[in-house]
Amino acid sequence: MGFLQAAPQLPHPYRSDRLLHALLDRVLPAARRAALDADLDALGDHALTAWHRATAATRRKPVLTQWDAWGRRVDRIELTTAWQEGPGVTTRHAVLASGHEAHEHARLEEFARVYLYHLASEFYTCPLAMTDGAATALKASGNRSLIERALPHFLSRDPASFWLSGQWMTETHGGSDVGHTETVARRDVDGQWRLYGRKWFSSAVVGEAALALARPEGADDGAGALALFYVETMDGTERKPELAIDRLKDKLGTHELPTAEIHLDGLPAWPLGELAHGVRQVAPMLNVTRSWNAVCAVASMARAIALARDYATRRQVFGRPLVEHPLHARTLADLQAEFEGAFALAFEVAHLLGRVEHGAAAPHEAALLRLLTPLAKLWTGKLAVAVCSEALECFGGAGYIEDTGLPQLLRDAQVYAIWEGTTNVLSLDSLRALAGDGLGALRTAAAVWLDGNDDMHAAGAVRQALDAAARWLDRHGAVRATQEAGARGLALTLARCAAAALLARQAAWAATRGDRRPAAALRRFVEHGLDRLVAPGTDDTGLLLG
Ligand code: MFK
Repeated sequence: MGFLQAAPQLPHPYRSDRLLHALLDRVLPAARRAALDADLDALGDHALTAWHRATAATRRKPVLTQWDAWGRRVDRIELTTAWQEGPGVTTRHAVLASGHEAHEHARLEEFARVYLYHLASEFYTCPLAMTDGAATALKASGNRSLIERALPHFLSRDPASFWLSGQWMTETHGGSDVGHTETVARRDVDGQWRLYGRKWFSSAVVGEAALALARPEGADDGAGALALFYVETMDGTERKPELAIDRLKDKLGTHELPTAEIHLDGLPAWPLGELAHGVRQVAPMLNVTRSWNAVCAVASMARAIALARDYATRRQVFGRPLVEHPLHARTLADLQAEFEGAFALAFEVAHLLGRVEHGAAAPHEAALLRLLTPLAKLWTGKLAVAVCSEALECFGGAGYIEDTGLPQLLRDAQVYAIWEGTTNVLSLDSLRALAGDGLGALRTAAAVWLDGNDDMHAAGAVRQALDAAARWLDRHGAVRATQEAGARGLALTLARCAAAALLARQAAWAATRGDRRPAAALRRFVEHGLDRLVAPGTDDTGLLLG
């Protein structure tokens, strides 16, 4: 046998994660930090075991069986092993329950768990995100009977009583413009609301509950007339007959996730609140799932970079390890700097969410959270694709070969930029947040984050890019079409400014402990540029598409 290349090895996902350790050490009170450590270490063990298992196995997809041998409709879905383990792992580590504990760090502790669990879960985190979002939307609705009925299940620490919830919004008209929702809510003779319609992208159809948008019979057209309903899918161990699974989607990635097309034929439903303004009522859910999206995108980047960095020490080319080649080392360092910025922003959103929910935030921070949530989602979603693509290239041809497990990272990463709102939909959502005092809140926060860091060049670059964004808004804000055409450039600029200022805060803290790596990440990140503003160019756009 000739030469055999050593395969990349995954370092322990928790113990080797310098960024996660530093973040938790900086932010958490010592007792909370110590209490969390064993659980995160165990989740890291689980992630490592899952990685070894996945590299040794042939990947499987869920299988839908609609009819049994005797002609009875069963709509049974066989799940992958990681999905079967999902309720046990989730409840053992209190992944969701920890986020709803009554203290300001609850969300940060939850998302640290999400970050470690995500890839091991094979995107079981998708319905977990929606369950977390449903719990949050139910709390916001103030509907006592639904809260008492569903929350003990959604936040259970016991797999026997744990329920998953879906988020049934998207129909054949599309997922962005939900105003065309065709699902109708009708009251039966007993006064029970029932849903009739078709949902087109149901990512948690194996769940026990869902929040669904529907139009009460006789209501006006348009989004404002939609209502938000709570439904349950099971009668004991049987799926309710008013819910049929038409088929599973054949997707580019997230193959283990059984995304389904479904029909509702009179499924009993309960309104969360008023029988209108369902989009407003579902918004707390969207903001939570978008935070999950950002943290999970960062988890994919962490995995891709960890494998590429390990491989660079094992792979010898032209007489030395890849990592000793200056251009390869530079490529890895560039990835690392972008990843550190994305990590800082995603986890700031997580921490802020908990602080705002528990009344521990400063006055400007609610507006800050409203702005940073879409920014983090859209920027990390795009970046995950770029980082995973570059990381695959670090393996040469091996990165393109299925059974290395590497192509899956790229395929799966593509979803972060799509679900829960595409990059453009999220850019437009950031305009909603900027219509309030989002920019003022970001400027106030950036000044606080930059305080204490002695990298004057970085601080100057952040201020300059924020000034440029403010001028851009002054110049283009008056005409809606012009503002929309440049919204993505504006959003990316603000996301990069926030990330750079957050890196500066982390670098200042690390410097007091003799760690110069975060300062290097800040310098490199700023070197990549913060300003992504574009001239809206609406006239040229028309010509180019003519
Ligand atoms: C592993 C990670 C896991 C991640 C989970 C994956 C789940 C995957 C499954 C899916 O993808 S489910 C489908 C997800 N679909 C979306 O995310 C929808 C994307 N489309 C949008 O976000 C649109 O912008 C939106 C549907 C919200 C637009 O609807 P409208 O009706 O045109 O919005 P409008 O009229 O601007 O807003 C209605 C109200 O909601 C307004 O409040 P008011 O009624 O008080 O004026 C808005 O301010 C409010 N609103 C909208 N977005 C908000 C919000 N409020 C707070 N936060 C937001 N983000």
